[in-house]
Amino acid sequence: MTNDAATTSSGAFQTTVEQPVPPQDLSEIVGHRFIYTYANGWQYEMYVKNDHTIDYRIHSGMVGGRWVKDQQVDLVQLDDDSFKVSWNEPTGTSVAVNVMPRKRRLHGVIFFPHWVEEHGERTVCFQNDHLDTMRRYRDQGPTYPIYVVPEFAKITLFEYVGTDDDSVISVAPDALPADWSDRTN
Ligand code: FER
Repeated sequence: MTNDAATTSSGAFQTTVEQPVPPQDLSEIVGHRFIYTYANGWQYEMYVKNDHTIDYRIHSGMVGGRWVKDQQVDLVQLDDDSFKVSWNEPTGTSVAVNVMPRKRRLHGVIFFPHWVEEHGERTVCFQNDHLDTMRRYRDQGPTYPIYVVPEFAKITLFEYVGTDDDSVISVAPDALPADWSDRTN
């Protein structure tokens, strides 16, 4: 049997200099909502609205209460059951999240500018209503030293809710019933 140039004899994708990009099937993450709790106790909810957009809510932690719609992201598949979502916020915060849905495992690295570490409360809002203010704070700084938060998380809920649905994340975290984010599957 002959092998396609991009596959090994077992059929797996072969990484080469000419073709370092593995096959991209985003169907196991796009259109899904997931709730996860980091090892430091911070609880987040992400909705992958489409292949370049997320909505999210922060249920608890340093900036609990913050929520955001239509954040533009880079989304890629790294491997079977392995995705990476990365982006930069209007606040200057950068985030890279690896998601393994079937394993219910996630790893996030958050890179907070120094002003957010000092004044996280300034970012606790529905960010879409305050985009210019967030960019002003970002540009005012101080940016450095960056506060890097690398943490694993357990995905406690993972469900398909469909793409481009603005009703999935449409109210503040504190407007939900107290036990809302406790639902597991
Ligand atoms: C996440 C970690 C951090 C996440 C969002 C952030 C939606 C955003 C942080 C911030 O801007 O304060 O897993 O998922």
